[in-house]
Amino acid sequence: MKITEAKVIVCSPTRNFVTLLIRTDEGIYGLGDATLNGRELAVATYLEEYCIPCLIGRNPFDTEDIWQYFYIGAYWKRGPVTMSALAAIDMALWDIKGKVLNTPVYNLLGGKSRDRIMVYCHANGTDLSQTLEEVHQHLEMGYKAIRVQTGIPGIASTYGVVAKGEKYEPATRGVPHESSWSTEKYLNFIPRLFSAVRDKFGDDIHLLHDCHHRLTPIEAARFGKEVEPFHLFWMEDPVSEELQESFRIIRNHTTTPIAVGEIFNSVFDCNRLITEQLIDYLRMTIVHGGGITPLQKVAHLAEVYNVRTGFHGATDLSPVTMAAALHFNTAIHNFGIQEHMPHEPLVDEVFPHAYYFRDGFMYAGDKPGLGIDIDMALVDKYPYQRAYLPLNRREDGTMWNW
Ligand code: CS2
Ligand code: MG
Repeated sequence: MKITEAKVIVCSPTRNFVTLLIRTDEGIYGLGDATLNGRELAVATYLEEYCIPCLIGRNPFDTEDIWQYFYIGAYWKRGPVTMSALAAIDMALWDIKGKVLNTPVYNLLGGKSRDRIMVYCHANGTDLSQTLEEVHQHLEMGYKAIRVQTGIPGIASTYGVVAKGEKYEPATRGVPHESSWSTEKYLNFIPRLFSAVRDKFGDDIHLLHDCHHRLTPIEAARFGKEVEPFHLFWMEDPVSEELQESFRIIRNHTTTPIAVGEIFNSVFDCNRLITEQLIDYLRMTIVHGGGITPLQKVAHLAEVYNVRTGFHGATDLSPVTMAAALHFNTAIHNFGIQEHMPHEPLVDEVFPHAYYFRDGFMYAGDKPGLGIDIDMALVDKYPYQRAYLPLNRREDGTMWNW
């Protein structure tokens, strides 16, 4: 079997997505997600200019060698653009492999370790009462795990919070939106949020929170300590993750579990975090982590050190990544939880899929391959429009993590 064609499809049904379609000489094709929010065309160009010419003629079953060819062979290794492109190739090849063998990809990754995948949703509000109402609504939808974010008194806009009834979409068209930030106001308020949620809804629901890279290690240590009475499922991205050893400071002060990694793109971004057991959940997912092939190796390493997966699953990851993640989550032993931000109905129309949500869990479905497709008749109706992730400044104007 040989790869005969590969095509990059850039489309924007409510938001930008980059998809790689790889065709073979036996008429079977596979899909991979290459979406990197705010940098979409960089990945599209990398694939078109540097990867696709070297793919033609290869055997799509050779997933390991093809992965190494584009990883080691790139010379300029790693980075979000390179690894998102490589991930798309890898996902598409696993999709083809499953289709040819007429079996769901999870059967090629060890088979079913579980039938259903516990997911967490997002509940947020501009103030405490709206946030509590959102938590209630998501409990009614059947979720067992809820990420809770809220507006902070004295801060105009906070990460992860939108006006009532609006859908959360961080990327904005035009130039980057700038927000203002006060760690002090945030740290003084958030413990009250979780006290109120526990008072109203009790101890049984899993509560998660995303600090979104905005604290220093000692501030994160304070945060973790002060929310311990509310036993969070995790605090996410407590600090900017470049300095892995900074997590030792957080670990020394608090038992609140730590999740990190949605912006990681290789095992070398987290090898110390794993082997020193400085984290509890790894969020690096299939599209930005280089694909199924490397994520299997990272998850197996993490299993040895009691670290579980907690894949990123925001709406800026396409349904192709969600499909791949659900097959991976079905098979891997040390699965933790999967983020679930439902895509808009139009996105599901462009990317018809076998996976589904029911009563707080998701199911990969039993279609051969990844169980995902793309409606080529629709993609041309939604052309790409450049969009940027926001920027963030401290109240004194200093640039800070968004
Ligand atoms: C967030 C993401 O879902 C999350 O945990 O961190 O929504 C993140 O802000 C976006 O994926 C950035 O594109
Ligand atoms: Mg996050």
